[in-house]
Amino acid sequence: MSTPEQLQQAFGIDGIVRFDRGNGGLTRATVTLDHASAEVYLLGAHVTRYAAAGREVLFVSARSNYEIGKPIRGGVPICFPWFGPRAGHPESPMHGFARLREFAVESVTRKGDDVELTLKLEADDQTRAMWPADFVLRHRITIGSKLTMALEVQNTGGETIEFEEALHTYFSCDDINRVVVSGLGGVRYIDKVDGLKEKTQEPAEIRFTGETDRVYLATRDRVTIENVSGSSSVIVEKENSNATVVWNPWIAKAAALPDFGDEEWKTMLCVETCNVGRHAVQLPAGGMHRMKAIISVQ
Ligand code: TA6
Repeated sequence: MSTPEQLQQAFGIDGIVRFDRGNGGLTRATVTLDHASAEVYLLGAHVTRYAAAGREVLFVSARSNYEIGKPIRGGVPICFPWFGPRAGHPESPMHGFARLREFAVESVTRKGDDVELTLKLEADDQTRAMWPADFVLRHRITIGSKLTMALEVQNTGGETIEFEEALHTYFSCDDINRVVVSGLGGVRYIDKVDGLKEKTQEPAEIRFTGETDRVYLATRDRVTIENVSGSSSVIVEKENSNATVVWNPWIAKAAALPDFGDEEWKTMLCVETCNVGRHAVQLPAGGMHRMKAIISVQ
């Protein structure tokens, strides 16, 4: 893996894109534009900061680990090639291995006023030992007045592969008790805090009054997160994603997470762009699948 100095030499853009060592000595890229800024760790191709329109959009726990082999708590963890615990494989890491591995930098390019970073993880002996597939996973991150994240899976093997994927985005908010999530009214969901019962989202707007962990099904709709800070809202649009997860750990679960502050549940929520469960992706040999999340501040 290249050093930050080698990456700066090869991909740095003076005053705009800088590679250095961040928390835990891990390699990160910092993007600074007039209209937006961001931070991306090569570990997990993990967006840990995005700010636009004068506010920080993402939440990262003050108690997060920053260590190869451990996920960063917050920002946008990539869940791949499975979501949650892996059925029949108690030894497998939660949410797959992508967020535990350092990605390589493939390119850094200017796109008009924006910057696009492409980070890549290729199948190797370690991944094949857990998941016998040949693939290239790219995370194309475009920093600008919107944050666009495109997760591209290329099947470089000879067989069809099936995988789950999620951009498990943690949003910051001033007070979860004031947040309202709209756009999922009438959508069926699996309630993971009520025996995986399947329900219909009624009323149209989601408010938080306790641990919330829901997988919304067969939905390609945009979601609006209102009152994240003052009166500002965040819009989450998506492409090629058929499911949306909404999560807040609330009090007990927050206290049980070692890399999450006991009070931090009050100032975050996850709205996750994904293909999980019955919406897992079947990708034929030689095929490519691109799921996209587009995040903007209103
Ligand atoms: O997306 C919600 C969820 O699946 C929750 O059930 C909770 O486990 C959360 O992800 C965080 O998972 P993690 O492995 O990052 O602690």
